[in-house]
Formats: sequence, structure tokens, C-alpha cells
Amino acid sequence: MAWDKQNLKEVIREKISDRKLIVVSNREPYLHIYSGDEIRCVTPASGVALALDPVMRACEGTWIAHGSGDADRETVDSNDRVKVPPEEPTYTLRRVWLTREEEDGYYHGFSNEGLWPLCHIAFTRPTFNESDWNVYRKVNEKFAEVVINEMGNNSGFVFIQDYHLCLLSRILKKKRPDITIAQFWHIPWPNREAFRICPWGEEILYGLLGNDILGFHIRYHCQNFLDTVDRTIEARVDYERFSVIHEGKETLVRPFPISVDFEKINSIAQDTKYDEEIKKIRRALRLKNRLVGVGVDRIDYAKGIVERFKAIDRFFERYPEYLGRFSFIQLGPISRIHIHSYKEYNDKIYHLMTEIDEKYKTRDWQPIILQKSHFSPKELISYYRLADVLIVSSLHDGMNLVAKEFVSSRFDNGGVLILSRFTGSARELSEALLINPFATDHFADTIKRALEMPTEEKAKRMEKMREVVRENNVYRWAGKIISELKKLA
Ligand code: ADQ
Repeated sequence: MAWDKQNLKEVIREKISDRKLIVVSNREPYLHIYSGDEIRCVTPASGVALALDPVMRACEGTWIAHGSGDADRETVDSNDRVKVPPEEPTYTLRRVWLTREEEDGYYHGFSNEGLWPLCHIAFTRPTFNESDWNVYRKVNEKFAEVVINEMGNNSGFVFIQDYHLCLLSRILKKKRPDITIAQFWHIPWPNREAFRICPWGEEILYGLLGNDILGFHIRYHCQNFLDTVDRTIEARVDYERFSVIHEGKETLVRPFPISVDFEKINSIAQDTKYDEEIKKIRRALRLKNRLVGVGVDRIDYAKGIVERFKAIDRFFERYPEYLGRFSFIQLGPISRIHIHSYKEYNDKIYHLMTEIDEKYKTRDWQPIILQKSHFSPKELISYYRLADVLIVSSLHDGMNLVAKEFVSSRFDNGGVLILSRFTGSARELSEALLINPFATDHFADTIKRALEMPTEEKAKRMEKMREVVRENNVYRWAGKIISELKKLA
């Protein structure tokens, strides 16, 4: 069956509408923010919100998340609830309020300075502070209270997102063993050697084993998780069934590769207004008829932006005939700037770009153009369509949706994707030119190969990748997880 928004809704109605569904995530699907004196409701660009919004609409469930918009408190009722989406209120968003200290310890601290580098083997050392860990635990308990409260006397399903809420399922299961729980882990799971350094590794594993289903993007991360459990705690790992049995309870560990809304991106990209937009970008950035490379990332050390710039430098060193003929545009909104390692990385990128520019630039040409602002998903499509080559060079990435968005927008079968083999996407997009971002010479040669690839080969590769993403779209991801949950209820 080809999955789309409509049949996902039908599956949800048929399978679970008799029971309550609660989604829990750190980030909310709708934020209220002040814009002058007015309050605006905005949707953060997130694949997860996109996939789960139709699910929630279909089952009229409740989504629990940290209320982080500056006007969030003005828009909830006395129970901290607001009906969303604003244009057609169908489901409930229940906001959880965190103090500044809680946000620091739980989100910036343990989640992003501890777990994020622990799970991304990107050679940035994790920082583990006991005080952050204590706050992290308290915040997980806080979320649990809200879930229990929202579930009331209903029986139902809880679907937890990501590494911010490792301990939630176990707390819930202790209080309400009748609830069926799944959690999706959006980032990689490291090998057991790397995981061992976390001082609270055992508690994290016990925490996650409260789930009935634990999902990762790829089988390799599932295997790493099973292996970590096997070597770390007292539990029985069943490698045949891909499951863990602990205290008489089974947790199924399964791959569910996340994706994008292929049809939506594909149809938006065909709007002729983008031809004009592309011309505007070419004029504004003085690209003329030059070949163009594009990179789209949150500025994060795991995305391998430094390695990418080094490869571009090497490319110009080796192939000076491309000087003045190729420009690389890097789009990257700054993220997690409160964290020292991110601030440092941001400075590093800026200095490297300046160094490369100084080395090669001419009066009317710049080798690397860095755009730090945030772009809307529609604006990104112009850049995807403009690119002769799109580069994803993550040092480690659970999936990487940028690669899939690029493929979805190239209805013309043009453009070449250079993709790090350390992304989950590389398992599905095998027609991309795969690279190891640390192997600078090969990376540089791959840029040349991409720029010189014959049109027919480009088209053939792109067509195959488009087929893969069309079929394995984001609605399939959500549909498969919900169907598995239902089987266990
Ligand atoms: P992220 O690390 O945030 O997500 P990714 O999968 O690349 O990474 O998704 C980023 C999203 O942000 C894309 O939809 C992209 O369009 C958008 N984005 C990136 N740069 C942008 C820019 N300059 N302006 C505007 N938008 C931009 C985590 C994991 C990934 C996993 C996802 C989903 O780290 O491995 O793929 O969750 O599970």
C-alpha cells in the first residue's frame, strides 16, 4: 500500500480511535509567539510534527510538550491546554512549563551536552554533570505526571519522542501497566564501548525498557542497543525476536526509517514561481552561470560542516580550473548557542570560511557563501532546485532529512547528492555518491565527479532515489509504528 496523509488517517481511525493516544515530545508542534502586539501561532519546521499532525487530527488525541513560545501561557486554558491546529481545532496540545533551571539542566545540559555527543560519535566529548542529571530526572517525572493526568481513566497508547525523555516510559509503566507505550529514538545509538562512559547508563537503559516498542531509524542502531543492554544490565536479550525481556516484560526493538512528505514537496517544487526565485538568488549572490553546491544544516558539529569546507578547499587546490566556476552556498541557522561547544563550532566555521575565501576569492566571485538565517521549508526548495550538487557530510546522523527533501524536490531528475555514509539515509539512498567526510581527498574528488557527471547518469540515479523516498514516506513511518502499537494492545 502507498501511504499518504489520507490513508494514514483511515488506518488510525480504524485501529485506535476507540482508545486514547498521547504523544509526548520536548518540542511542541505549535508555538504561540508575540509579533509586536499580536500573538502568532507558528509551526516549527520539524519532520516529526509533520508526520504526527495527521495522526493526532485523526484520533483527536493529546500532544504533551514543553511550552516554549513567549506567548504560550497567554493562549492556554486553566488546565494548560489549547486546541490545535488553529485553523481547524481538532486535538489538544497540553503544555508543560519548565523553569529556567529545569531547561538548563534537562535540555541544554544533560540532553544536549551529555546524550547528544554520547550518541553521535563525532569526537566532541560529552559533559556529564550530576546536577544536570538530577534535573533531567525531575523533568522526566514532571512529564510523567502530566501524562498520567491526561490519560485519566482511559486506557490507551503513549508515543514518546527522542532522547530528552529516556526515563519516562518506566515511570509510566510502574504507575499504569495497562498503557501501551512506544518511543522513537531520532538520533543514533552508539556502540556499547562508547555508551559505557555515561555514569548513569544503567538507569537510562532501565528507563527505556519501560517501552513496549523502542524504535530506531536503522537496524544497526537496534543492534547497538541490544548489544549495549546485553553487556550492561541484567536482562535477557533475544537476538532472534529483536527484543529485551526485563522483569518479565518484553520491549520490542525495531527499525522505522523516518522520511519526508514526498508528494507534498514534489508538487510544491513544480510551482513555476521557483524559476523566478532561483533567478533572484543567482542575482543576489552574484552566481551568474556558475556551478552551485548547496549545504543545508543546523550548525552542529555532528553535521560535518568543517570537514565539508576542508574538502572544498582541497577541491580547489587539486582542480584550480574550477576557481571562479563553482560556488558553495551553506545555509545554517545557529542552534543551541547557549552551549559552549556550539558557540566554538560556529566560530570555527566562520573562520574557516573566511580563510578559504581569502585564499581564492576574486572581485566578483566567492568560493563559499554562508547564510546563517533560518529559511522556511518553501524557501529551501529554491536552493534544492538551484543546486548542481547537494552535500550532506554528517559525521554521524540518525537519518538526515535534508537528503530526502532534496531528492523529493528534484522532479527534473537533476542534481547530484553527495551523502555521508554515516547517515541513516545512506542505507536507503544508495544511488547517492557516498563519502567518508574524514577522507578529504576522496571527498574533494567526489565533488569533481558530481560536477562532471553526465546528465543521463544523474537522471538515472535521481529517479531511483525518488522512487525510494516516494514509497518510504513519512506517513508510512507513522503508520507502521501505530500499527505495531495496536498489535500489542
Ligand atoms: P536534525 O539533526 O535536526 O534531526 P535533519 O534530519 O537533517 O536533522 O533535519 C533537519 C530539518 O531542519 C530538515 O527538515 C531541514 O529542512 C531543516 N533545516 C535544516 N537546516 C535548515 C536551514 N538552514 N533553514 C531552515 N530549515 C533547515 C534529528 C536527527 C536526524 C533525523 C531527524 C528526524 O539528528 O538524524 O533525521 O531528527 O528523525
